Amino acid sequence: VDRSSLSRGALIVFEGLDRSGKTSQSARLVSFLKEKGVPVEAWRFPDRSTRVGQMISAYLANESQLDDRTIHLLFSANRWEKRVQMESKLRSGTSLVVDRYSYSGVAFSSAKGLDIDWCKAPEVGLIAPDLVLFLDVPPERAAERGGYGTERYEQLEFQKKVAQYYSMLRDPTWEIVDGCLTVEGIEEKLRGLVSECIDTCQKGKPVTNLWP
Ligand code: FDM
Repeated sequence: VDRSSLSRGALIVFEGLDRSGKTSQSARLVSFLKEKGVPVEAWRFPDRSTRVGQMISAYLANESQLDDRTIHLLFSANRWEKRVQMESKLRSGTSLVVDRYSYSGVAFSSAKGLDIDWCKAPEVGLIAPDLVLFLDVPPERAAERGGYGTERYEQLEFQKKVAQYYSMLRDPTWEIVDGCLTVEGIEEKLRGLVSECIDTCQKGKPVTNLWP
């Protein structure tokens, strides 16, 4: 019996607009799982620690200008440079909770006017998430929450467009969670969804690639 395929970790992705609560909910989820003894790591994209990530970070801070397609491909490259490590973590039984992934990549770039299929193409072959937790908050509500920062994209009109593209990307791996519930209410729902997903992966659900 090939034990390795029997106990793989789950790839769990958080998506949603800026200020939808992804970062705090993913942190709460990871500490909950760790307390339960589940092997898990918190990841995020963009991963600003790599050289590609530093180029992305400078772009987001408006410290550098890049052509729309160029920055799109850098975001994608930033996921590709982590793919091997991602797969080995999953296969060794570690679950990954990832703050943003390919859906952010496609939604944000298409919201600028790039063709959606063109945007999806470089993501083909990355690992498909087992579960996408979409924290659903209307753009107007998100904008009211403590205000946006000064990074590129943190503007209401742009976020409205991103929301439209996100809705075109929904697939059966997505769970839409009402991001306007209380922090504890959201947390409770997420815990249930995630426990079920981790179980299915442990039982040998195969690792697949984008797009499903
Ligand atoms: N973003 C994020 C993209 O435009 N493409 C991507 O592939 C990813 C992962 O970068 F505005 C955007 C979304 C957001 C910005 O994200 C930085 P964080 O979560 O605020 O670091």
